Amino acid sequence: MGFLEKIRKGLSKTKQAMSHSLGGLFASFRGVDEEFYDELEESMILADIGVETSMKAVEQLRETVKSRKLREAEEVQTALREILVEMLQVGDPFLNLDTKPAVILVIGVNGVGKTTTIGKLANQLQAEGKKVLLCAADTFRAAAADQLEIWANRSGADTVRQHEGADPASVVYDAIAAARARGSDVIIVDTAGRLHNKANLMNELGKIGRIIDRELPDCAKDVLLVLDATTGQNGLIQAREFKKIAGVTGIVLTKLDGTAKGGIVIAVADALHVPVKYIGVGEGIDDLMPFEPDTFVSELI
Ligand SMILES: Nc1nc2c(ncn2[C@@H]2O[C@H](COP(=O)(O)OP(=O)(O)O)[C@@H](O)[C@H]2O)c(=O)[nH]1
Ligand SMILES: [Mg+2]
Repeated sequence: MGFLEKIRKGLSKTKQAMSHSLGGLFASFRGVDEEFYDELEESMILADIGVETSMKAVEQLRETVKSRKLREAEEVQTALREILVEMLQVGDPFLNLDTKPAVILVIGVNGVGKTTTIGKLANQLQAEGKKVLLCAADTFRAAAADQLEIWANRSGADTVRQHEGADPASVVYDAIAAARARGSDVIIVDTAGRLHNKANLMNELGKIGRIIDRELPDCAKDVLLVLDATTGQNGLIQAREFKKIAGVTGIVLTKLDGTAKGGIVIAVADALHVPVKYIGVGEGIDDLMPFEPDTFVSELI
């Protein structure tokens, strides 16, 4: 399946929902009046773009329509697309892999899709010829490391693990040593996301961060926050908490295939000012796509 087809399939539920509202809005377009703006705002909120972001986008659209003297449905639609794309362009969309090894720390609450995303990402990087090492720093359950190993086997990546309950930072320490010995290009660190125990989580992530800074002082580093798109605005609340705890450099939004509320992508980028770097559109190994604001918005509207 091609890139566009995959995005289409992943966004089909969102598209269906939005074409009812937004598509209908532009199809029955009778000019830009108050009713139009109200209905537009309403359908954006329904798609989980979020109240604040929807209001902001509609406000910007009003200004654009006025200053450019737009009248036709198509012109207004294009202007709306431009506004949403701009909201999504909030930083570097690519991973920073400039050093050998580079480190990608993957964080987020339980069940959002961290381990699955790591498996998919490892597969992509391995296919690009990079040597990937997966670090099982979610030591909370033994099954977590088993799951990571299964994914590693699928793509030919290496894994480093310890026993259940081990200190996550010490697994990271081992992984860095192994990466040096084996000449790995990228270390991807899986973590346990126990947000309900915030002090503990802060401690854990802080300690991991210090080990990385000490052992690999100038390494290229990404902190990817994984969010489940089906949790909607709740995900946004989690994201704010994690942003406070860790220096998040990118968002991965998973399970877009399972929701009609894909607009959450826009809400997250706009509210956090952190770029969405990848989207998950299924459970398979190929179901992770680099995020492209243009393609996403054109598919949505
Ligand atoms: N439909 C769908 N399911 C996903 C996606 N990403 C992860 N999952 C599923 O979400 C569940 C939890 O994933 P897991 O990686 O174990 O989450 P973790 O606890 O954050 O490590 C699993 O059943 C995955 O198959 C996605 O993009 N789409
Ligand atoms: Mg996991």
